[in-house]
Amino acid sequence: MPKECRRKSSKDLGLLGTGINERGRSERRAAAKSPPISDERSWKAAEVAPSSGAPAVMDAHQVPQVTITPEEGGSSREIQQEDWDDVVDCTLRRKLSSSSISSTGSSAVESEDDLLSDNESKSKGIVTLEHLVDSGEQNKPWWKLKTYVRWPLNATQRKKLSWVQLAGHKGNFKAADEGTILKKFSENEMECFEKLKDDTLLPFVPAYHGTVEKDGECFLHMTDLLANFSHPNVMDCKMGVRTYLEEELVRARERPKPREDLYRKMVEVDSNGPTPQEHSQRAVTKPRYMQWRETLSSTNTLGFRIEGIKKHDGTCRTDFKKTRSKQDVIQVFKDFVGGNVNLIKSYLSKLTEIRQSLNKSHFFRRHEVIGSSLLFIHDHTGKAQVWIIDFGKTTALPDGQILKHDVPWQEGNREDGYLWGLENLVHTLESVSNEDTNDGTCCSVTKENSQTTETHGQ
Ligand code: I3P
Repeated sequence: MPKECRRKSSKDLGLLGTGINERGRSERRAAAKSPPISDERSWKAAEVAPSSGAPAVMDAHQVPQVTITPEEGGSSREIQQEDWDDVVDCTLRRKLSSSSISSTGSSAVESEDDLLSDNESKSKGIVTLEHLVDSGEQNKPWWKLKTYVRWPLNATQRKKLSWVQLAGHKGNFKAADEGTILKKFSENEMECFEKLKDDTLLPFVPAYHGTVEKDGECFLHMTDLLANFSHPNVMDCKMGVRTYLEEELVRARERPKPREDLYRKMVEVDSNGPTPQEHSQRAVTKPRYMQWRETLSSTNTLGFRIEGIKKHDGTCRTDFKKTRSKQDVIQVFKDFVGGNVNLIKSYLSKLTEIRQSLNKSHFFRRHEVIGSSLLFIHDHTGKAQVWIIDFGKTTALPDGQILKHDVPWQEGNREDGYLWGLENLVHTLESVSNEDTNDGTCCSVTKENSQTTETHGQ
């Protein structure tokens, strides 16, 4: 890797001078209470969905909550001025970012509060979708689609890719040779790609071509997963029962940082979401927000959640915050494939291959996989593919430790519930497939069906 990349990455990641590096993280973890990883009881506690098809419910009652708690003596913790400065700063930056959305869709939404809430954690996958703004009754909400694009685009290509509302976080994506893209450098993600070169998961992750320095910034050079599709339909499913790292939780406890922007996002969806104290502070911590998101969606109940969908006709949806039940998810999948059960079968076969590879993967055993997504892509030709993307928050375990990925998470065991989620995802798609009719379509996607998911969406 170019020396410049390493130096810049540290700066970009906000790690310079903070002492927060991989070693620092390990120390934090060691400081956190750490029940033995992969112990026998965890195995026995595993409640992987039985082959009957009914997803088991992962025990979530032990999820540690993080709120801004009163100090001893009962009074509310006063939010330090610097914390509020952060809030204001963050809010301002976010406002600026929204106003910077241009025809290229670029924005500068960056957060520097929690550990890894920086450019490193901002490493998104090949395509991710993000809620932008609510913009009124009709055409609302509108979304930006963060995607790797082939670049530069001529007028015809632009038209062809008119659904692409480009690039998420400012400067995260850059032009690259045909069929490839550049993603803003993340040391964590780079290390994952390097390790994946020798792993059984290699066929299921974007091909990685090394680091590149462009315009004074460093990027990961990788294959554009959409390149071989014509007008693709894309769905992003975030995997696992947990979407934040244990160290984020530890840090939030040590020094809770109130986030007004997250409070506002919470209230937008559910005015009863925040506690009275959070209401009075008009802020929540990030892990608290993330936990709330997990509980509201199918992350906790199924071990995965739908983040966003872009369809070939240009429509994008990321209003799945309340898509929680298996039935809700089934409706979304039916809509995604336009009732074509053959696509569901293709996806099932890809998921089976992925599951087999995960079971053999040395990398998977040795990493806490947080915030990673499965990216479903198909087009009108019937071609369908599933990719494993987003390794910005995938973290190596200390030497000698491994994860099961299908046992309940308890703070300290670092389990992520990835395999449990995959199992439930497979069962969900099987349910769609079982509704197959003789003419090769699963129950038609009626307007009513679409509305069902909308009703359950935010
Ligand atoms: C965001 C989502 C992202 C998270 C982001 C959240 O919430 O959970 O995964 O980024 O944190 O705001 P939502 O989906 O409701 O918009 P990371 O995964 O990178 O932590 P952020 O606001 O600190 O960027």
